[in-house]
Amino acid sequence: MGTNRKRVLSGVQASGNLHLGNYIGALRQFIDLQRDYDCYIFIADLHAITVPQDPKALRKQIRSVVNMHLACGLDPDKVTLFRQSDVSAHSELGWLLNTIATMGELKRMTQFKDKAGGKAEASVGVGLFDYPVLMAADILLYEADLVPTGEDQKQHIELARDLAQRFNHRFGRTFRMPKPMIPKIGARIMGLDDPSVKMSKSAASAGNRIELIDSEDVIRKKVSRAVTDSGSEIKAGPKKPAVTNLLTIMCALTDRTVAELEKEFAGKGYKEFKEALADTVVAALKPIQQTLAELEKNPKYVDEVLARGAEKARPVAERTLAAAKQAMGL
Ligand code: ATP
Ligand code: LTN
Repeated sequence: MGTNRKRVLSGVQASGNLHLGNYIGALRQFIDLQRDYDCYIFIADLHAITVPQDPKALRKQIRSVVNMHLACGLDPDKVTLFRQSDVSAHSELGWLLNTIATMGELKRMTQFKDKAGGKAEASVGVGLFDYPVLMAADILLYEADLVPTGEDQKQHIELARDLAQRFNHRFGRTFRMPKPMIPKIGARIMGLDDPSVKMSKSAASAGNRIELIDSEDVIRKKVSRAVTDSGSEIKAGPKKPAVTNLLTIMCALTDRTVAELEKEFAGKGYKEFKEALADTVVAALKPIQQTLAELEKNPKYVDEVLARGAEKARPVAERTLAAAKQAMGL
């Protein structure tokens, strides 16, 4: 275990059941990176409460997101896996960074615009508005070199870089510059029932996403109901956003290229392609679901993983927080 390995950090919100977009855009990257990088992965529960949550449901949800990370193959002996709210330095650095962030830059964040979607400004939560500053704190606390996420988080990571630069310029070099790490394939999986919106935990329609816990029946139904485009060819392209999305999912899960799949399905119809896609998804999720069922029987083990993760994360975060306070004259 060399100490000069690059540091990777990422968070996943505990805002609902994880779906194929989360898996392809984020979790799979964590699994690939855990061998060669010093990885810090956390459950972003403080981010999840920026939209209303029922406390009981949230507590359960946090557990299930941790379980799903483990079931997907995250190894707690290799990765520091923890709960954001267990490390109070996140909230503290978030406050310090608030004092250098501007309303203008936060108003430009597209996720905020999407989530606040048309609501009158007076009724939008301050936490939702301020969320990217907390995310910058998450990243900068651990001196992360790389931040693996889906495409939707790139703008937030750029904000973290801007805040780090501003802070370092004003108060002296304190923070390391993080870089986004966005997968080449599957950085933005789109909704199955509407390829113009992303697959999301919080999309109102269940047909938008395949959840990692969906049963074989449900997966087959969702895939067979997925919208397609005009024409019957299995081909990717700007005029075929729905089929492109389905091909992307299949590529990501099989490590094959779009060209290979287009060749395989040349002359075949949507029905045949969708059946093959459903088979692929079912096969990819089966081992994950089996491990998940085992983990759910062992809540003590998961408690222990989280306690160990928080113990490892705390001193790292506290060291950076202390340096930031010192630099600001606190
Ligand atoms: P919410 O709807 O609550 O915002 P979400 O489904 O967008 O949730 P997050 O917890 O915000 O999920 O994201 C966790 C990780 O999954 C992030 O790295 C994010 O970029 C990635 N991700 C989320 N949705 C997709 C998607 N549709 N395609 C690829 N990656 C995604
Ligand atoms: N905002 C992210 C979750 C998140 C995150 C982070 C990701 C919170 N803090 C730090 C990477 C690094 C999301 O909604 N997916």
